[in-house]
Amino acid sequence: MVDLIQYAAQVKPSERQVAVQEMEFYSFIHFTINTYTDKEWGHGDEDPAIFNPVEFDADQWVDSCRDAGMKGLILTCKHHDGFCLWPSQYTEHSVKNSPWKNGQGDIVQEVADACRKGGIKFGVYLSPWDRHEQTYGDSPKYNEYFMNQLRELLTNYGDIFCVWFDGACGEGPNGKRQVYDWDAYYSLIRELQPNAVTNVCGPDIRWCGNEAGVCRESEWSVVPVSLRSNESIQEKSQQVDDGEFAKRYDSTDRDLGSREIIRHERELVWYPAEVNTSIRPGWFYHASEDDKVKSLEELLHVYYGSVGGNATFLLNLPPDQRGLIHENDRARLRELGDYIRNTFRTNLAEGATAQASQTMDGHDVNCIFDGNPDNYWCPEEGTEQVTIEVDLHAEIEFNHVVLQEHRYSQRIEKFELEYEQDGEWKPLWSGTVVGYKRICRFDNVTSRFIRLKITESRWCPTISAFEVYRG
Ligand code: FUL
Repeated sequence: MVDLIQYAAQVKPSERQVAVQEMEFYSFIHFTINTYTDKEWGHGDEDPAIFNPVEFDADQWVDSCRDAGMKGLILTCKHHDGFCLWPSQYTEHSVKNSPWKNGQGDIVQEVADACRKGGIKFGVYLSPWDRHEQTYGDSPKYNEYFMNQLRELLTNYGDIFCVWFDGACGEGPNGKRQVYDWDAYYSLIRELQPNAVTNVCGPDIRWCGNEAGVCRESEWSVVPVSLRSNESIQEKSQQVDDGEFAKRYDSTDRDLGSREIIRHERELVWYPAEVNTSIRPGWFYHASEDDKVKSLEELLHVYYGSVGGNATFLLNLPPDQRGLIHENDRARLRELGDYIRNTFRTNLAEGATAQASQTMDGHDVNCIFDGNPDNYWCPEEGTEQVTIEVDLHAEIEFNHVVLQEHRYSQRIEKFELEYEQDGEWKPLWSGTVVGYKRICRFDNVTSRFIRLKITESRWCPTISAFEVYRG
């Protein structure tokens, strides 16, 4: 067990995974022919003539994302119906046969350019399932078609931060089932966009397991390797050679990385969660949902659970038939962004000092206040329980504490926060995983001293940031 825990403590993220975790919050844009048919899943036989977003304005999409504090945008370049938002040379089923800009337009290009201009990153969603393409189900032929489209998207539109592969899959028109050549897709992505992560049906970022924005209390970064297998959904368990039972996990399992889970495993991987949900009930725009935009409270609940719970937040925005983000969604995004900006504007722990029950040489505990993610405190190796006492140097009223582990490992399993009042320590918050970021939100308290007790951790915990806010 000790060896296993040391091993788990040393599993590290790739730079591309770290980069996405640091983005924290980004948007999904579901926009295609479905926007004009009022459907969620198109059949693939829709006429491109109905696609005509006369007021399309990519800058308005990007501004809406920026208002909310998002750092990137992932566009459905092709959804399950097969209609391409760029003039792919491999199909006629695209914007080039639509009336929009007389068939001369390219939505992907305009959105990629707007992202670059607006200083946010651009990512692509390309549905492997394609209900239009005739070769679908004839596996080698369709794989070639899909690779060609992927190549177009990854070469013609500048830097791509993410390729999002959906798990949804259906039968081909000929009744055959398509066998996707995932490895070939992944190699192509690594070759053409080495900094891009591949999400969901991909090795870098895992699906949180639901589309409702429900977040786990413990979102582990280090999980069993079987979670990265695209077959894991079909086949949940298997016998391994020596007869020992190794469970195969999928993204919907409740516990994906506690000691209880990993102790049966031989191979662990860094595979952090992304929480994807839509600002409205549907992924695509439906006028009937104009009054069903999620409330500020609902969105904040998902934000605290995901960004504040060691996951990223992918919030879907569905542009309408004009090609604009609807006024109601825009207003909510601005409200959300204002709330987040106001809450986290002033770190009340700047200038605080701390004492730790133990410190490894070279990792002075006061670096947790210096705002530098490369500096971190940790105790001697093998010390799994440790306490840090923070002195704010004045009685301060606050209602948030933000903790971060050093971004290259995930070790904390259980912790408690306490504050001092009239010479006594009182409970403030208790939690499990910290990881990239844990935001602890509670009712206002006034105190000068806060104590962090790490009661369970893997080999030796690290803390790189300790921040205090009053929202
Ligand atoms: C699902 C799809 O079937 C939905 O249409 C949507 O794109 C969602 C993000 O993923 O699997």
